[in-house]
Amino acid sequence: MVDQFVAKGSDPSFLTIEQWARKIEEALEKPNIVGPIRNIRDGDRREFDAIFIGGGAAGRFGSAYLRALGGRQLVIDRWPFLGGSCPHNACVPHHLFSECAAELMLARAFSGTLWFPDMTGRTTSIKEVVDLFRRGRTGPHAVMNYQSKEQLDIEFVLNASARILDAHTVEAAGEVFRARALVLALGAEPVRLDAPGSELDGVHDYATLVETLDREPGDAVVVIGGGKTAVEYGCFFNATGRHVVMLVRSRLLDLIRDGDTRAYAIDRMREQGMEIIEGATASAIIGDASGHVARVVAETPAGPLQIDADFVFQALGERPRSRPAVEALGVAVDDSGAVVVDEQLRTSVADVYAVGDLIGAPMEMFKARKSGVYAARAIMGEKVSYRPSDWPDFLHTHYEVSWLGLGEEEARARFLNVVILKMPPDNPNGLAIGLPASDRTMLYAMARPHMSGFQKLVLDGDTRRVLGAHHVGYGAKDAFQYLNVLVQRGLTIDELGEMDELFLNPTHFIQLSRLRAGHRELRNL
Ligand code: FAD
Ligand code: COM
Repeated sequence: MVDQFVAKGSDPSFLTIEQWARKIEEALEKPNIVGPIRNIRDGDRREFDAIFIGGGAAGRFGSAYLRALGGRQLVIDRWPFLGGSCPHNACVPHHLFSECAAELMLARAFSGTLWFPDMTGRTTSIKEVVDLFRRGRTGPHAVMNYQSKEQLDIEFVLNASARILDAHTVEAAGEVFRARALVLALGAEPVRLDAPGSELDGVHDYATLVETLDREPGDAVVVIGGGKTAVEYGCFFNATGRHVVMLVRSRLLDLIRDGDTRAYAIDRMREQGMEIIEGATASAIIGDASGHVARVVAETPAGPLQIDADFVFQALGERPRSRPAVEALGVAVDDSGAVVVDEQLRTSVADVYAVGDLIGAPMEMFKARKSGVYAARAIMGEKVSYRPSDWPDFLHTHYEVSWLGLGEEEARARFLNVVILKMPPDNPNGLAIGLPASDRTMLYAMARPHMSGFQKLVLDGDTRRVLGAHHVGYGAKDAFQYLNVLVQRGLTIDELGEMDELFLNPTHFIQLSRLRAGHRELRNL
C-alpha cells in the first residue's frame, strides 16, 4: 500500500485528491487559463480501441470497463472532471435538496415541540443550500479524477471540447486522435420552455439553478412540469417555506405505477401546502421593469390564469445532445432526438456507438453506466445484448418513493387473482395509524401517524409470485434494487416470508409475507 503510494507520488503527473480539487476549482473558474488536462500514455504505441466522447457516467464506466478488459481507450470531456452531469448539476444536488426537504418537513411537523425550533412563518434560504452544494461538489469531482487516473488507468483529455471529424477521428485541444470505434456519450440538456419570457431573470432549470443563482428567491414560486425533477425541486422549495404552484401539463407523477402510492405521495405534497394544477400549460412569463420574473400566464382547465411569481423553475424533461453527432456523422435519431442504437449499442454509422442519456429514456444512472459497459464489451468483441427493461425506480417528494414491477391496477388488468398486502391496512374508521413505523419515520408514527409512510406488495394469488412492490418512506431504495432481481427471478410470498428481517426495517414486506404465507388460498392483508 505504502509502496504503491510512493510510486504514484514520484510520478510527475500524480495529483492527490486535494490537489485535484484545487485544479478543478481553478479550471471551472478560469477554463482557458488552466487549459486542457491531459492524461495520455504517449509512449504506448497501441491504437485506441475506442474514444468515448463525453466523460459522464456512461463514458467513464465504459472507459473503465474497456480498460479492465485489456483494451485502450481515451475519454474526452469539456468539463475539467470525469463523472459528468450527475455530480455537477443533477443527481447529487437533487439528493441534497431532497434531504433538505425531508429534514424541513420534519422540522415543520414538530415545530416548537421536543427539541425543534419554532418554524412558524419561517422561510429558510434556498441560496445557502445551493452555495453549499457549489462549494462541496468539487470533492466528489476530485475523487472521480483520482480514481479514474490512479486506480482505473483511464486515459483522458479534460477541459477540452471534442470535435468529431469522422467515424474514427476526433479533434480535441489541438490534437487529432484516431480509434477503431467512437462511443458517443454526450448526455442530454434541459428542454427550455418555448414561450415568451423564458429567458427572464429568475427563471431557472436544474442546471442554471446551481450555476447562476445569485439572489435569494422570493416567496412565490411557480414550477412548470410534473415529473421527477419538477416534483423533487418543487418539494424542496415548498419545504423552505415558499408558496409553490405546480403547473402540470397532464397528470402529476404519472410515472408512479400504483394508484394508492401515487395518491399517498400527492396528498402529502398538498398537505404541505403545495398547489397543483393539472392540465395546465404555461404560455408566457411576464417580467417587471427590471427584467425580473413577475408573473406566469397559464392556460388551465378552469380558464386562463395569471400567477404571481418571483421565481420560476422549469422542468420539462431533457433532450439528448445529439446534434453534433448528426451534423458530423449523420447518425440516425428518433423524434425525441435520441440516437438510435441496436442491442449492441451500435448506431446507424459503422464503428460508432452511443450510450447514456444520448440514446433516450430511461435517462437514469443505471442505464448510463450499464450502456457504457455494454458498448465497451461489444467493442472488445463480446456478443452483448442490452435493452433496459423491468428496472426498479424511485423519486423524491418530501419522502423517498420507490417502486418495482406492476401497480395494483395494472396487475388486476392482467391477473385474475391479485392479492394485496399493505401497511397501513385499509381503515374504515378513518383513525390514523402509526404504521408503518421505521427508520426516519418513528416521530411521525408516534405523533403524526398519517405521515409515517405507505407500503404495498402486489401478489399473484395463483402462482404466489410477487408482481410489484411500492413504498413511500425513507431508506427503502437500496432494498428495491436488490429485491427487483429476485422478483424478476420469480420471488414468491413464501420465499419472502422465509427471509430474515432487520427489524424495524424500512420495508415491512418480509414480516407481512410471513403473516400470510401459511394460507393455501392467499388473502389480502
Ligand atoms: P452526462 O453525465 O450528462 O455526460 C455527458 C458529458 O458529455 C458531460 O460531462 C459533458 O460535459 C460532455 N460533453 C458534451 N458535449 C461534449 C463535447 N463536445 N466535447 C466533450 N465533452 C462533451 N439518475 C439517477 O439514476 N438518479 C438520480 O437521482 C438522478 N437525478 C437526476 C436529477 C436531475 C435534476 C437530472 C436532470 C437527472 C438526474 N438523473 C438521475 C439522471 C442522470 O443524471 C443521467 O441519467 C446521467 O447523468 C447521464 O449520464 P451520461 O453519461 O449519459 O450523460
Ligand atoms: C457518479 C458519477 S456521481 S460516475 O457515474 O461515477 O461517473
